[in-house]
Amino acid sequence: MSTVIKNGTLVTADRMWEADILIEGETIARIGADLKGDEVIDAEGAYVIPGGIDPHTHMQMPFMGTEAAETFETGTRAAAAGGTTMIIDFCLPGEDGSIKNAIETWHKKSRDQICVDVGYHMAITGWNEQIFTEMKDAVEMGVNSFKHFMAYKGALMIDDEEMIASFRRCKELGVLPMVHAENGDLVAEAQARLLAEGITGPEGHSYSRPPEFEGEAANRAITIADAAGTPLYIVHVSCEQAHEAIRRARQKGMRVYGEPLIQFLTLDDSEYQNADWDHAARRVMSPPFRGKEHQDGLWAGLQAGSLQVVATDHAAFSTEQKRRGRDDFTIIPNGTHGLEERLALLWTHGVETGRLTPQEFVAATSTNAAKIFNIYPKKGALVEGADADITVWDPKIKRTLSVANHQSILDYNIYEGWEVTGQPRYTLSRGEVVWAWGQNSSPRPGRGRFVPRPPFAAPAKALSTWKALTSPRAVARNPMNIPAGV
Ligand code: DUC
Ligand code: ZN
Ligand code: ZN
Ligand code: ZN
Repeated sequence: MSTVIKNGTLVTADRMWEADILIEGETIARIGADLKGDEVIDAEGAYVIPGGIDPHTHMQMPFMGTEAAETFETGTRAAAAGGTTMIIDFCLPGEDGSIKNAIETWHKKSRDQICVDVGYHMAITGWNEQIFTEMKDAVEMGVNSFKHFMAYKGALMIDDEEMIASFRRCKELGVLPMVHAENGDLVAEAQARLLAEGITGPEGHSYSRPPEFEGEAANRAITIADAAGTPLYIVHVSCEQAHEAIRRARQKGMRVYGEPLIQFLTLDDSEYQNADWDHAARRVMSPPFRGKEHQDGLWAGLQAGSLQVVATDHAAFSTEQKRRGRDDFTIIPNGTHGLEERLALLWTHGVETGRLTPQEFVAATSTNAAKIFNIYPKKGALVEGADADITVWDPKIKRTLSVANHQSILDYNIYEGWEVTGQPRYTLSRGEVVWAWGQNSSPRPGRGRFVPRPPFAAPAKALSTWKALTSPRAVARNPMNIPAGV
C-alpha cells in the first residue's frame, strides 16, 4: 500500500518547497514532483511538516500522593489530534528503586494504550551502586537521557554530590543528563514560611518559587555539567535567570539546551491571583508561570537560538485531584496540560505574529528534539527513509480551545475560550492517518511503538566501577555527536 501527499508546501527546519511525498509502508519512499500512489492525501493550501515531537510528558505518573489523570491512551490521542506523533515520557523508579524495573513498568503501562510512538527518559532520584549499574542496562533498553530533580525535597530531589556522580556516569555512557532546575531547599523553606504566615492559596505556590531559585539551580547544574564534561538539557525553562545561564554557557562553547514550555510562552503569573480557587490551582505547576518580561525573553531565545525546544511538561491532574490542596498550596498536584494545544498555540502566537518562521516552528516543535535526543532523521525530518510521521498543517482552520472539544481526559482546559489559527488537517504516524480534521478519528490504542534511542557517543572503553566515581575534572565542551545547529 502506498500513499501520496500532493499539492502541499513542505516545511522542514531548514527549507520550504513544493513537492509530493510518496509513502510506502511506514516510511517516506520518495520526495519529488508528480508522484503516484494507491491513495492520495490532498494538502492543497497546507504545509506538510514532520510530526510534532513532545519530549516532555508525564502520563499516569505517580506524583504528590496521586497519579496523573492523563492515560497513555487519552494522552497520545490528544497528541495526534494536535499534530504530535511522538512523545518522550519520564520513567520514575518505584519503591524498589530499580530503574530497570521502572522501564518495564512504563512498557506495561504504555504498550496497549499508545496511539503514536513513545520514548522514555529515566529519572535519577537517588544514588547508589544499583542505580550506577542499572544506568547501563537502561541505555541498552533504549533510554539515552537521564533527568535529575533539583527540587521536590524529601521526594524526588537529589543533592549536588549525587548529581556530580550521575553526570559523570552519563558522560562515560555517552548519554544526556537533564535537570529540573529549582533550588529545592530554598523552595521548601519558602513554603514553610508562607504557610506560617497564613498564605495557603495557589498564589503562595508562585511566591515560593521565584525565578532566582530557578536561575541559581540552572547555573549550578551547568557548572556540574562543565566539570563532568557533558552536555546538559534543562527542562521547562521559565525565566530570564535560567535563560541567561544557558546563554552564558553556550557562549563559552558548552552544549547546553533549553526547553521553554508553550504554557510559559502564553500564560503569566497573574493566573495565580484569580479569585476562583479552581482556576488558579489548575494552573499550578513547577516552575510556575512568570511575569510578562520573562515571556518576552523566552520568545527572544527561540528567535535567537539560545532556546531550542518548545515542550509541554504535560502532567494532567483533574479538578478533584487539584482540590487535595484546598487548604495548603504545597500539596496541590503540580502539573498543567498542553500536548494537544502546543502546535496550534505556537503557530498562532509565534508564526502568525511574525516572531517565528514556519521553519523555526518545525525546528522548535520537532526537529531539534529529534536531534538532541538522537532519533534524527528517523523522526523530525522529511527525507527518504524517515518514518512517515507527517502532519498536514492547515494554517487556515480556526478553532476555539475548550474542554468541550478536546481529546484530553481532563475535566477543564486552561486555554478555555482561546481562539487559535492552524490545525492538523491530517496527522500521519508511520504512514497511517491517525487524525483527520472534522472526522472524529479514533486511532487504535496499542498501534504506537516504543522507539529505542541509542547513546550519542561510544561508551568509554573501560567503564568506571562504583568505587572509582571521583575521577578528576574533565572539561570537554563538545563531547558528543549531537548534530550541529541546535
Ligand atoms: N513539574 C510539574 O509541574 N509537574 C510534573 C513535574 C514537574 O517538575
Ligand atoms: Zn520538572
Ligand atoms: Zn477560570
Ligand atoms: Zn516534567
